[in-house]
Order: sequence, then structure tokens, then C-alpha cells
Amino acid sequence: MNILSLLMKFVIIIILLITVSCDNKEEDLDPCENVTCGQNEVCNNGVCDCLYGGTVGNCDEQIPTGVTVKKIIINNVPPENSSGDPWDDTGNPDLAVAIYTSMNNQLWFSGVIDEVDISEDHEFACDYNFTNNLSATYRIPLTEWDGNNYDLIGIMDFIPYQVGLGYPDTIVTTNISIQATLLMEYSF
Ligand SMILES: [Ca+2]
Repeated sequence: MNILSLLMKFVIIIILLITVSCDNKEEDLDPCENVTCGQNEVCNNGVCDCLYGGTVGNCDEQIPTGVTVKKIIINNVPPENSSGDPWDDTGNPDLAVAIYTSMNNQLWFSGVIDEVDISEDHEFACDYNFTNNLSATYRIPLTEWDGNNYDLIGIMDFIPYQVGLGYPDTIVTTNISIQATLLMEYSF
């Protein structure tokens, strides 16, 4: 009887010890123990945060509050339309560029520049400032005008700001045979 009672007590003590040691183990477990954070990141409760702001994975990079397209430089225009005819019947093409949202809302229009020598780069002053939806895709249609009629030469896509790509001074966008270089500026 005594031996049985002792054995019971022993078993109870062992169970208590195991329970207590398990509890302690849980309390002592550091949620950051197996978390490896990047440069300029710190682990808070198992999650990596940026030490100085920015985006996790690239903590040096601050999200701009504004992105300005200073200029749109058309580098390459196909010499003929899809029918194999020159863009203009009487002379050099009369070009315009614009910026549209992906929903086809016009944000900016360059106005038509007459008689563009497409064998050379042509620069359109722009200065359009994006202040929201910086990482959305926008469209840049290039058109050739005759009075109020125009032919669409092609549409190039671009994204003002992409996380992880930094702040490039220029963004080059192409669409098969047309190419534009955008001169960019960022504000914070
Ligand atoms: Ca024309």
C-alpha cells in the first residue's frame, strides 16, 4: 500500500515536472530565434520590420510620394504603317504622345509636333506628376496626325515606380518597332 502510494506520488511529481518544463519551454521560446532578417531590418515578435522605414526586403528604399515624367523621348518610329505606306502623304509625320491610364482615361497630351524627322530622336516636354497609383501600369500611345484625324502608331506601357527597382533616371519602354525613353524624377 505504501509502495503503491509512493509510486503514485512519484508519477504525479514526474507529470508535474514535465508539464512545468514544457510551459517554461513555451514561455522561453524566442519567436525571432529562427527568423533571419535582411540588412537594415530588425525582428519584432517573429516578423521582420525595417529599421529606418521603407519596404521589407529592401529597407533602404523609400516609397516616393510623387513621380514626374519630365520628358518623353521617342527613339524609334517605324517608317511605314502596317499597309506599307508612309505615315504622312506629303511629308514627315506629325507626331503626338499622351499618357493614359489602363482604363483609357487620358491624363496628359503632348499636342501635335509637325514634321518630325523620325530618323532622329524626338523630345516631348512632359512634366506630368503622378501622386497616386504609382505602381499601376500606364499607357503611352504614339500617334500621327492629319488635321483632326490620327493614326495610332503604337502603344507603350510603363509603370512610374516599381518596388525593388530603385529610382531610375530613365525608363525605356518599347512596343515591337517603337521605343521611348522617359526622363524621371522622384519626390519624397
Ligand atoms: Ca500628318
